[in-house]
Amino acid sequence: MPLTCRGRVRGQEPSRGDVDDALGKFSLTLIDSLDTLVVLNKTKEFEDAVRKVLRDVNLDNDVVVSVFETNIRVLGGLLGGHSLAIMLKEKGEHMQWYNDELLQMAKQLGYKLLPAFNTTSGLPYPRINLKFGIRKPEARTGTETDTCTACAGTLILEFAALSRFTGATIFEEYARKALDFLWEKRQRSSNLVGVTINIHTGDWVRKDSGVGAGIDSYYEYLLKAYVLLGDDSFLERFNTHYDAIMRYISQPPLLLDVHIHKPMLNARTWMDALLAFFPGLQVLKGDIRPAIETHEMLYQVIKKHNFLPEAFTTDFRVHWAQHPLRPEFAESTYFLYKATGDPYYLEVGKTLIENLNKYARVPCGFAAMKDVRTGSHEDRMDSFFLAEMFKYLYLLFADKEDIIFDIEDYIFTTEAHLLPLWLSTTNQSISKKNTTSEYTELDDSNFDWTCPNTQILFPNDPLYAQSIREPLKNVVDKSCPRGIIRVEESFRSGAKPPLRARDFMATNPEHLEILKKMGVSLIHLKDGRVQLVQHAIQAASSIDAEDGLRFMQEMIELSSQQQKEQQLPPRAVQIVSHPFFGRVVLTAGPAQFGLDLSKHKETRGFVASSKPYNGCSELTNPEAVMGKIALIQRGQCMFAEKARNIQNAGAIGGIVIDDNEGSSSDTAPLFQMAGDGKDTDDIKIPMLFLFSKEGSIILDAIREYEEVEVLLSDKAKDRDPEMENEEQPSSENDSQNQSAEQISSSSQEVDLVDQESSEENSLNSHPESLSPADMDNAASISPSEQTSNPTENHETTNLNGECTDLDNQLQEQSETEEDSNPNVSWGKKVQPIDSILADWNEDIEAFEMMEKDEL
Ligand code: DMJ
Repeated sequence: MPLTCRGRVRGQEPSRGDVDDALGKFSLTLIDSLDTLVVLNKTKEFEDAVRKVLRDVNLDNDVVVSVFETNIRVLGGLLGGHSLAIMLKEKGEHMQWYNDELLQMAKQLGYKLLPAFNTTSGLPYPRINLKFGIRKPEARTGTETDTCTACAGTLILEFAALSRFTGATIFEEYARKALDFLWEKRQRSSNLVGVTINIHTGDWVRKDSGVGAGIDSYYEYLLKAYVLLGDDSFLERFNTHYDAIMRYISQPPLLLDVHIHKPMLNARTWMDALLAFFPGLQVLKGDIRPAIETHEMLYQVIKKHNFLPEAFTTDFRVHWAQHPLRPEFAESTYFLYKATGDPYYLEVGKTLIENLNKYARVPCGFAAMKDVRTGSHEDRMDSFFLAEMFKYLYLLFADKEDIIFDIEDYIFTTEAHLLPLWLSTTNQSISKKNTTSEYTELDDSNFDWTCPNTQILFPNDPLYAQSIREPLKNVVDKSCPRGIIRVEESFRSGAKPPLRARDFMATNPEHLEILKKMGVSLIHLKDGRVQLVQHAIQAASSIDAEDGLRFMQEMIELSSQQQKEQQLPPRAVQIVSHPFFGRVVLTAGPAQFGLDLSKHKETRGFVASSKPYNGCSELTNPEAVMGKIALIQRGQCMFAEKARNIQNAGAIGGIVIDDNEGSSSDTAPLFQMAGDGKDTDDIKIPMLFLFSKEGSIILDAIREYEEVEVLLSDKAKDRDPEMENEEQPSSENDSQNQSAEQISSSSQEVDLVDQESSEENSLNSHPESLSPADMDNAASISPSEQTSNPTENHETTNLNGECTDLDNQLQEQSETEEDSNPNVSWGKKVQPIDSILADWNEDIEAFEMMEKDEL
């Protein structure tokens, strides 16, 4: 937990749901990063870490964990550690005391996972209790019926390595059996697999198919199992699936999910971040061209948002805004550099590292992005960050002599753990299933570009990779060629679409025909709602495409009007004083009154607690809050009343901190502070809300550093690394002067947006002073509770229009604005507000989709 600087212990923090299934009180990060230490030539630290694991780690905890995560992170981590421990021991300098202890631990863990395979199909249960196994009452697991394909199909490398290292064949046998079953169950005409499968019947539960979440590493393990175990049947299966993927899912540069039974039908209009591993796998297969194309497309998305959002639409807009520092793109960058030797990929790696240092680095590590658009952080640094991201980025830049062993002698597991290739010839007693009879010979196209190497493929054309990338350079910008200006112009000209949004009915076949002509497609969501997406390119003519755009614009406006109250996007509180220097960014709820931070410059000032702390009466310490940002506790009176009291005392802004102890934006939905039902125009200062956990980060900082300065804004501002180097807290005098300046600068209007467009947002609103129980009710107005009549369908409307001409103009305009702060050269990049609002509109959809828990 890099913001609060402590480890995340299962049960001691509010549950995050399935994400926590990776945590088994077994020192996950320590184990997952063992072999990274050796790659980074930290042999002394590796030796210490191994001793700590052997001394402290207990695998016998009464915790229900994910079989998949425990396998790839913990079993893989122990085996990777063992592989490099014996390598070091053999070299004769380090680890001389080592006597296969990590391997013994791995074996113990392997036996703990085996009860999960006690199904007739041989597919493992998704979860197991480390102490009690499965199905016993005390195990609290074993009633599940479904698992994901990747969960059941990503075991063979670790299990086979365990068998071959120890001679206990049972592990490899179980993993092979699960893979055999999945292969049997592939959809026979498309040769694709679905996302989830019933572990008892083998029926596909989710019949959509892609290369990202839920399936990804199943394909990876088929190819790598062939590499590690030398078993042709794995290659044959991989090639059969690969042929299907390239036939149906690959639409270069995109990779789009389809239905296994109707593979010509797209299952969704967005892609998830996990598929970023696929170009790396294509390199391993030797299919370089599509790998370069998809990688370049992903890079364009990253350049737009600094990180790859968890999901993004086919027109490259944010679909799910989080980014938990996933390593897949770095992994593919490494493999593409290995294959092409093109220095372009070093530049890509440099950008990744710069962005990590600039936006994710916090005092105790690297914090995940809660939202790539605001730059706000989450108190989370998953173990794969050290296991994979560090390793791949280091390896990308490392020369052969920087690594103390030959990395080519190892294969990377999906968690980037290293397993030695010599295992292929060790303890091969497992009977191999002969699948050749089931294998349909593929035509030669499947083997185009197979086994690439820079000597054979690129000797005469060093610009080969560049020539493939070039047409994709502007793919993200080009995807939205029509600007809002054009739409507005056409509205002004009075042109109307042939079908008015208010008349549209999803059940009317004539309407559907008109939509199709306009390039608008209709996606039926499982919960009964429909989603509209326009691709101008699919329209019958350019005039139809324009009509389609007008129709979509009408839909969005209609949807906005239907929102009963104005909805605002989240805001950011950024701690800018020593030693944070802008590195900690907290997600904050907005207020429906006071200064609107999306229309005005950010407000910056030192914080001071108000007295009384609840801010419900005239402040008794006006001198302390004068010119500062007042901290007030939630509760006992209306938010607006608190705002008036601190404003009267001279505060330049206010942060309301939740009184509900332990609450956090990690686990509770953010809301906006509503007014008091009266006119709130008299409130001029900005007000933001922090849950208790985020608020306590500021309160702790005050306790430690006394002077704490924050920035209230709609999006975190770039920090200036030079200021950090000075390592000096801003002087109090500076802050006082500054505060006075801020009062005037904070009200300076940038005026980037009109009133109407600011309504296209999400979030629920809270009145104030609800009891925790009331609060829960108010916060649980989830999108799923909205009825799905044709008009409400509009809320899921997508519109191509994020990167518009207008946006560009606004961007230029805002870039000429002078930064008002004399001390810090905060980034002058101001994201056009229309684009932010369009993003938030996407967030509504994302939120709705998240209920399906698809990642
Ligand atoms: C890693 O734990 C593994 O790579 C897994 O296969 C899927 N992705 C996560 C990190 O994003």
